[in-house]
Amino acid sequence: MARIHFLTSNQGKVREAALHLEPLGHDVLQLHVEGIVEPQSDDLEAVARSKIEQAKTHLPSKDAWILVEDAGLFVRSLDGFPGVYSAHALNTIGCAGLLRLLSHLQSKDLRVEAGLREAEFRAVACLRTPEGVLVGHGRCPGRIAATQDGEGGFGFDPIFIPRDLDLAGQPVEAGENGEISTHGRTFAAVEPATKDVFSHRARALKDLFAQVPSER
Ligand code: ITT
Repeated sequence: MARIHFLTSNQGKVREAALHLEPLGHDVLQLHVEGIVEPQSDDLEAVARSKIEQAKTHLPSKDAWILVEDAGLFVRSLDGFPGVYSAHALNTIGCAGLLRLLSHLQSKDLRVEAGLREAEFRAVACLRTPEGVLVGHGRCPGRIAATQDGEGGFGFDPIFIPRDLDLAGQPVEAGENGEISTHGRTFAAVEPATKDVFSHRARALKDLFAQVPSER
């Protein structure tokens, strides 16, 4: 259907977008542009919209489709930190540092502990076509693992366990069991196709591409 130029420095994001969009008939190519400035904002959508505006002077062709996607990990007991500062937090304290920040949150009751470690990934995907800009949102509630687990994925994947889903694909309440589950494994410990079933990125892309007129 369309060739999509994904403006990102993160190859993990490109792999996941391709896994999600190629079965829908789209080609996904990574687009590198030097000098894109990420504005200081506590709003993921504002960041994504700013990046897509900056990209418009670097289009590979005048009718190119450009995708930008901004994500963050929001930890409830840290009042949403690292949130929009996730890239900086990953590059500084990393997964180990985030686990240390939560190390005092312990309970013998697994359900209580799951609640104390609640977190969610959020993503905003923005697509610029010659007709205008479309925006999609996705979230993935879950919890921060007690220890790092798995070698796959990227970023905070080794410490994030998504909440189970019901048969309709909706997240169940924290601590509840659903029909679809990673069985307590993190995103880094499951196959990419399994992450796609749960992930904020897949959900933002689904929301976004549902708005693309089907004749395109
Ligand atoms: P671009 O802005 O160039 O696209 P980035 O890696 O900075 O790449 P984000 O700003 O969207 O991407 O992500 C903020 C941080 O959150 C970054 O450190 C990512 O590694 C991490 N992150 C985003 N999505 C993630 C995911 O699905 N799993 C694990 N970590 C993720």
